[in-house]
Amino acid sequence: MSIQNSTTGEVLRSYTIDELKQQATLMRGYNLAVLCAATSGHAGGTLSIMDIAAALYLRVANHDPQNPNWPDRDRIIWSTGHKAPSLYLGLAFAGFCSKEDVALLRKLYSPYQGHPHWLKLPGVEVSTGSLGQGLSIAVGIALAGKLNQKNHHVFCIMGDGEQQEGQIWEAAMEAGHFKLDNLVGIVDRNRLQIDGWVKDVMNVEPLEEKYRSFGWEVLTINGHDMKQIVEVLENAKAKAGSGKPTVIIADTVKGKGVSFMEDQAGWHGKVPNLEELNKGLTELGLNSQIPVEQLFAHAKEYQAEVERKLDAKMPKFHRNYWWNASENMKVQMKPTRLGFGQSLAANGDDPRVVCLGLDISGSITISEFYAGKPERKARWLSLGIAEQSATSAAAGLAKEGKLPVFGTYATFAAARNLDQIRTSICYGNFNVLIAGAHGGVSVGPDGATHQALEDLFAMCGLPNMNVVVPCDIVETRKATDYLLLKQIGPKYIRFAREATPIVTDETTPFIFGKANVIRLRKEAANFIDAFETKLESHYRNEHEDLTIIACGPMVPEAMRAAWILKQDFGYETRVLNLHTLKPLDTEAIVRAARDTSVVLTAEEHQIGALAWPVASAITQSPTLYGVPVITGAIGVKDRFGDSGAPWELIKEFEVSAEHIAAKAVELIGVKKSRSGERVAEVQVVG
Ligand SMILES: Cc1ncc(C[n+]2csc(CCOP(=O)(O)OP(=O)(O)O)c2C)c(N)n1
Repeated sequence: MSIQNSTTGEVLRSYTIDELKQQATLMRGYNLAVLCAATSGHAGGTLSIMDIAAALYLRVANHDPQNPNWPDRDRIIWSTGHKAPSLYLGLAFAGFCSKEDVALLRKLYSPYQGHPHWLKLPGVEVSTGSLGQGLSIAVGIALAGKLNQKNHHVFCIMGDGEQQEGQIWEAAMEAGHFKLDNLVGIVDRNRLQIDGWVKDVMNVEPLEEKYRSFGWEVLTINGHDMKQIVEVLENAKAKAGSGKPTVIIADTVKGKGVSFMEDQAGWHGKVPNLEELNKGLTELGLNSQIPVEQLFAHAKEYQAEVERKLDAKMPKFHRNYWWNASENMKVQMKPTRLGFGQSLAANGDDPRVVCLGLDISGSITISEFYAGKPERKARWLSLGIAEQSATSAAAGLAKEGKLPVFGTYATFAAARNLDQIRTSICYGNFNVLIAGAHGGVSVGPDGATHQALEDLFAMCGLPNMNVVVPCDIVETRKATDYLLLKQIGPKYIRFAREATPIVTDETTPFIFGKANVIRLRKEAANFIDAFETKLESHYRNEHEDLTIIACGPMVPEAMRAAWILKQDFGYETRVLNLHTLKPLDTEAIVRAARDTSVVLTAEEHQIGALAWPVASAITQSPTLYGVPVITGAIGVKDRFGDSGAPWELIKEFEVSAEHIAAKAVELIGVKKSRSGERVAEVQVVG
């Protein structure tokens, strides 16, 4: 039946098998073009699922583009959220949205988020991106369908690597138990995941037998044979009343249709450049059929508007203090995560060290542990996309005297597995180092599901846990060195994805649990040389106008804010680099509050992981009873992240040096007005 008018029941468009094949090829072409325009995304998996996407959206699923919330529609759940462009193109080709608009993929404020968000785009059923959750959502929707005595179907698209998530099997059990014959699972079995072949990373086979044993009807097909796809999907729908959920295991090729992408793990999270796009379109036989220039122009125009909006929102000062915008104060930038890998490479010979792979090893640099060192391979334990089990396995390894390290995107390393961290690791007080990579909004275009903004609440709230948030690549290496080999007990290190300014060097002190004071001395050719850094306990009060307490990549932003405040307003700032959030250097905080009486915190996190412990240190200090301290907090304001370029998000989420400086001026204004002094103002337009 497919695309129809939900009021009259009239079928609006029906595609033959040949037409579906053509549409799938066109969708592949658009996919390459929009990925190229976005400059990030996932080429491999979007291409392997495209034939199935075309069949579902254009022929098999009953839905109405004019009435996306029609209660009787079939639901399509994309558990593999990273394949969002295939979902968007399915919707666009079915008429839910314009094909041209899909070129806004991964841009700030765009409905076409890096991972699908149902509140932003009609036709998207649920928000996904954290693997392994979709089948459970589909079970819930199928159960609701049964309760409501509806006849619609629920399709759930999953990856084969994704089958490693334990939650999939909880949902599979539930679907069998509840006899959900209105549920159709689809596994895109392209045999690859990020770290390589699924069979090597963590074998999931035999999938057919596994699903069968959970009470499912199992069908294996060639996921690129349109006739088979349509037949099997339509039969699955016709089987309502069988008392069994159906799973379709679709054998596919990652990167299907573009020879140089096919079966290549490296194309998982990569997109074509212009040359590769043209080559890909030629191979698909689509040279003139995709309006590439029009799509690019649309993306460019939208982007220009985003930049205008962002610029209007930014606090303005007398000159442009942005990174490397001046002739002097130059910084070098490198991703903090590289420091983590450097430390593992350097310290990995210790036979107690074992590193656990969670299928995101290159990007978070944990793979540096074994890179070029085959003798360490036995201590590299690939556990697949299974964060919860890996967390408890790490506890087991630590129990037997090993020093386990695991890491992934901070939200999957510290939130998805929170109870396992709490009970298996922290309660038992085990020596496990957890790396929360890609923390904060600066993760960029992947969007909200991949931007950890709450992880530090949980990690700092756990008894026995030690928490470090280093400020740059150098401090990340030092912190990892220390945590890995010297600190006993559970430990969490959080770092960022994007290249951020290097503001420390070999001589900069790093003592776990002890804050550093950073003071701007005078402008210099290099940003790093303009500042003096000392251990806070060695610092003598200089009666600064305020203190900015920061951690992680907000330290460089706080330093830049100190520069703005000095140049534009003549204010002196004490920057406290509070790299260790737990245990907290309470003395440094209290001294800063007493000496400067204005304390502003800056964190790339929901406000509170840093702000509330600092506030608590101040309010609980007897030496500050009755002493007026003016406080403020910079951070994410109780909202989810968004897709966008990393530095755009720093602006949008108001965690730039400019925002810190503007807030500082406001707070110093309060202090001065209390003492009757003249007050400066910042122009904040927006
Ligand atoms: C819970 C969770 N852990 C890790 C990731 C990061 N990640 C995104 S895609 C991916 C690999 C998925 O492999 P597979 O399911 O086989 O998909 P495909 O190869 O078809 O793209 C991983 C690990 C994630 N999105 N969610």
